Amino acid sequence: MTVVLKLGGSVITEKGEPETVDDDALAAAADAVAASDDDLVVVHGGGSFGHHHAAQFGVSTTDGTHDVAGVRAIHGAMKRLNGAVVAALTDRGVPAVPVHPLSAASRDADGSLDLPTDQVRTLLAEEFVPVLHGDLVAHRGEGASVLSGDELVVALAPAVDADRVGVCSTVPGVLDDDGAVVDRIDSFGEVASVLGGSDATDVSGGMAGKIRALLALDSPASVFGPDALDGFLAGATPGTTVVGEGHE
Ligand code: IP8
Repeated sequence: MTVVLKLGGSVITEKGEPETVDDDALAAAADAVAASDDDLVVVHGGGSFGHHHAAQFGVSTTDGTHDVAGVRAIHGAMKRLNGAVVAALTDRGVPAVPVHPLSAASRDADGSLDLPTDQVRTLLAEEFVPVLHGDLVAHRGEGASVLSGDELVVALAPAVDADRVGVCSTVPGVLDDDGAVVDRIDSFGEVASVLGGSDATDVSGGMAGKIRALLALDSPASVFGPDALDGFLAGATPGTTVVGEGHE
């Protein structure tokens, strides 16, 4: 079974404190990953590493920068967080290998992403666990813009022929107006009113951006909270299941 798992940046970092890992949360997530028998590709978001610097330099997935200091600050912060994630996994015997998207990916002027994935497929086939992260990406006409972990999930899942996709967020799923978890989402229109906008320090579009991205997937995706990570990796479908158009 091949699984693409995204660990939200807000899950593994203290989102209000610049460049601060939430050690307990990262340890719990790494324990869950270490207990899995699946072929895993791990993607993590930016949390207080990427988003803090991206907001400072005015960079989002659509608005880039030519400021090389900004590029180095944002990418450098994401590499530090990636190092912490890889170290936590390594400590638990997971054969984790860092993969930095800025070194390989690019965006066209229309925003479309070109993400080479042969290296990820080969790492998986060789029984490594590739660990990618939200990053910056070279963006024609914009300099460098943010590449969100959700975009990586959407690009990677078909490339590795994922059987399951999981997005571990700080909330237990998409919540309706009464605070209850929505079981299943088939189209953005169904949930647009409850998703609202993104939060101020999330330059990738928050939950709304996440759901839009997951609806584009061929395979169903689960959005769930940290408490459900063990269950998801054991085969359950906790939280909200996002099923793109054309799927039952
Ligand atoms: O947290 C964003 O990744 P995300 C990465 O998955 C940066 O949206 C550089 C802000």
